Amino acid sequence: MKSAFLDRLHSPERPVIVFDGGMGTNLQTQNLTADDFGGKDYEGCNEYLVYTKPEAVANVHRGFLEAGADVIETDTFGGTSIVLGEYDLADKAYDLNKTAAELAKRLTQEYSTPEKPRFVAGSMGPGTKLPTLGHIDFDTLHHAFAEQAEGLFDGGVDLFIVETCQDVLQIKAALNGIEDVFAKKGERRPIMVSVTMESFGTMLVGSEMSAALTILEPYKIDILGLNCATGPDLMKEHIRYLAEHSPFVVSCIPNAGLPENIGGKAHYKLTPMELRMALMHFVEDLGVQVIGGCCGTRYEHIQALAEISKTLKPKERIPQFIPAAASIYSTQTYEQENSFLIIGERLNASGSKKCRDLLNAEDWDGLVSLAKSQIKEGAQILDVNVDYVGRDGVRDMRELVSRVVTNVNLPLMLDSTEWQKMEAGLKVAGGKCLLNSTNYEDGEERFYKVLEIAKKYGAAVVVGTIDEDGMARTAEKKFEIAKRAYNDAINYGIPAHEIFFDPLALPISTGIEEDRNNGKATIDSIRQIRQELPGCHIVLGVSNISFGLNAAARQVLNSVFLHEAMQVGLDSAIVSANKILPLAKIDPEHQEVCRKLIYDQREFNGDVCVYDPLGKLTTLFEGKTTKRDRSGDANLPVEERLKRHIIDGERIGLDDALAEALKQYPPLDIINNLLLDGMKVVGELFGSGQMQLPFVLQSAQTMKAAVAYLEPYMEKSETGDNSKGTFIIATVKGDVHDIGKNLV
Ligand code: THG
Repeated sequence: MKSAFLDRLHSPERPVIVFDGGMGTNLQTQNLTADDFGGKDYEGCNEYLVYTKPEAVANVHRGFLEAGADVIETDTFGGTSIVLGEYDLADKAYDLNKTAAELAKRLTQEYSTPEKPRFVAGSMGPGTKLPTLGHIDFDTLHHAFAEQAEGLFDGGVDLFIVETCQDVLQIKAALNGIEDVFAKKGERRPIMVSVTMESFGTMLVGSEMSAALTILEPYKIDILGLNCATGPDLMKEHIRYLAEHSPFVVSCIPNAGLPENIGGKAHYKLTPMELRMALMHFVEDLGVQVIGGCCGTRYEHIQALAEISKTLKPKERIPQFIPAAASIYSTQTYEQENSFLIIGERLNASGSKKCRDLLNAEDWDGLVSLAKSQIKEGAQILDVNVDYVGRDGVRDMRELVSRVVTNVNLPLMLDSTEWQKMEAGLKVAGGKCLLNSTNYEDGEERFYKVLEIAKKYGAAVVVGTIDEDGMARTAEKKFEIAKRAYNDAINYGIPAHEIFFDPLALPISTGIEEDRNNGKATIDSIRQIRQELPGCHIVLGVSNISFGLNAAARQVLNSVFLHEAMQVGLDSAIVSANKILPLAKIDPEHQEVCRKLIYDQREFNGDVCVYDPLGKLTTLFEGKTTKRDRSGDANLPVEERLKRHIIDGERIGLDDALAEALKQYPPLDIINNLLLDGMKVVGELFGSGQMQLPFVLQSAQTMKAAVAYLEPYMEKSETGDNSKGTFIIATVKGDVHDIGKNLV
């Protein structure tokens, strides 16, 4: 892309680039009449002024150019056909945008000098409808933005600014619209995205700054920052986050403070000097390179910024981007310390009867509950699969995902054999999703189709080791396909950290001779993928390996298999999170039998099999259920029993044990000596990798229940009723200590 704007932005002297101030604010001061707007029906439609009173718009542009702005924004904030439609001007969208761009461009040409070139940014506001809340569908929005972007492009804008973004899904629609225009014209121009963080600390639909960055990072944008809603003070922590993590240039375009309602009108109090001081700090200490003003900022504000831009240098940044998925609310890093990325498998119509029944009954609330219940079990991402013969999967995906997205704070893995269903989910899921999956089974066209939509919606991809010859059964073949896909995907522009290889966990539970090698083949291929394909992730649908065994045997085999796979490099798994057991909880003999089954260590005497771990496992678990057999525990002393309740996260029988302990100990001693002893073991098991997070959470829940039970028995002095103060604990968000804090 040849771009004078980017040349300036990235020039060695790293200049601070100054945008203009509020268009609306400075149109208002001109006291325009209904006639100026072309009649009563159009009053308030600022975009229409480029037809009816272009001088008014030109006045604003001139004012900011005189003040020293490097970039002025077109008068097209509400310039999509959707917003213009509210004034019956929908059919004018393309032409209004083109006209506005031409007007601004004429003025920048007038003011540009070789030392101080001036640029036009094509303004694309959010519109009045939020796609995440179902006010408008993705395709309609996408096409409206494409039309607006084409008008701006043809009018000659130097860059695009998608601004005042309130909904992450809306941003994706706008970016897709702009990309359509680039593809059509065969030419790119720079893109800036500016999100709006409300005074309550998130975007209007609830996205945290980190989520917005995770969601936008896959896109080809040049500048990412904040504008509108508040003054600079409330933007500071968000700006700091971007400065530390965003790979894009950081921008900050605040209001002149939080608006105050005086006599029914918005008043903005921040003075030019105050704005200048705040942004100076952002530039020098945080590394912001693009500044400007939003609502309430006048020519004087921009003049103050233009002055400092002459001498200021943005602080050098070394951003650390963290690969992650995201719900619309928050992010989930792919990499886990001491654990694996837990993808909940239960929202799967082909893998769960309960899910299938709910889907058939179109019980969407029930399905949302099923999704939510997996949070408590420890799932960090939700696999969503509606593949079910005889139903309209595209519709099911849309209906289900659109509800899950707002109700469940987990990123989604859209699981289908058909890309059309994945795309239906992507059109309603504003977060950063994972697509499960693609492969070469139907040739390269289908393989690339999924990569194409991954790019379009900014998603990660799962690649299964299946090619034109079918499912890979040997470690060599699994690796060969993974390597082919690794090269193809990277050449296509998908970075390694957005690729999750699935070397396929196939059943080792059938007794069929050709299935005997399935476990070892998968484990060996994981080791090789981890060693030779740097940066990628590896995932398995673990439960597959034990199909057909009874539930108790499955739980144990799945858990041991997961552990073995993690040892050689698996870093994520699709599982029923509450059914995975930590090794510490599995009888060593059972572990041994599972390992022998996984690596097919049958023993033979000549041709005769004298030891078959599959047979052994079946016998061991004959008639057993997944409910823990606690008959042995009843004989343990109550102190030990309570400790076990905490370690096992077992709430059944907890109250009885506590009642018994209360006969001997005061409640606070029970907590401090017996129960906390159990939590200490939990901490040690977690630290040494023998216990995964979901179990820690179960233990913590049990602890909470125990404390709640004991509380009524405590003396006033013990609970300290009168001395309860405010207790503050702070940790670095997302850090391991954060987990502990949240448990507390
Ligand atoms: N790789 C990838 N994606 C996948 C799989 C994989 N998606 C689907 C599947 N495999 C993973 N999900 C499941 C979900 C459920 C079960 C197994 C794998 C399961 N269900 C019980 C059964 O069939 O016996 C039924 C449970 C119920 O009815 O509630 O075991 O490998 N990339």
